[in-house]
Amino acid sequence: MREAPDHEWYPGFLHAAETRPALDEIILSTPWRHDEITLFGRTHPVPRLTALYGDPGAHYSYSRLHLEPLTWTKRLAEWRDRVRETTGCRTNSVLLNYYRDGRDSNGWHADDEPELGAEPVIASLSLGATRTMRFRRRDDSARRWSVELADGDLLVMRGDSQREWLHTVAKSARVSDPRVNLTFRWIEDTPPVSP
Ligand SMILES: O=C(O)CCC(=O)C(=O)O
Ligand SMILES: [Mn+2]
Repeated sequence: MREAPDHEWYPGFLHAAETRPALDEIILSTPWRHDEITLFGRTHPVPRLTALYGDPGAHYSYSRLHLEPLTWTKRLAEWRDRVRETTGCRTNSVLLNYYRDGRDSNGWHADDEPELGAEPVIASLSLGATRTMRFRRRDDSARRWSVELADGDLLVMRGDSQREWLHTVAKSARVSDPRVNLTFRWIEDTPPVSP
């Protein structure tokens, strides 16, 4: 077994009969954000669309963006409860990432913002096109691990997975179909940051 970040893997957590109609509905009805981030003094559009849902108080900041949670939809609250029952994760928010096709991506990063706590538990549910999630150790980038995230799969990252590893979903010329990934998280109640 290759060395891997601390994780649990629930392939086919949701079945296609549920994910297919849900994917279309989520893509159409979500008020997607298309933010810009500034890295090394240059401003770029985030290479995907995002939305944050959660309990009031679950504010999330990353890459100097401050997101206020939208109110849980019926479907997202139901999936949150099923994720909680299956994995035991506590979750008060979900960040949606919409990859319109293989040109959209998510660069190398860790989910290690202070409001996620010392050892974040992140339950990542994928809908739509299969994409590869790659990990590399922070202390030795030659030590790598990857996982194919297909429609309905659930991956839970826990323990030192954010402290010791970085992860990415790279562009893929082979992918033309959309994908939505939902990362259920626990965000400590922090005061909102004024824009
Ligand atoms: O799209 C994915 O599978 C990963 C998303 C992710 O890493 C994030 O939202 O922090
Ligand atoms: Mn992440």
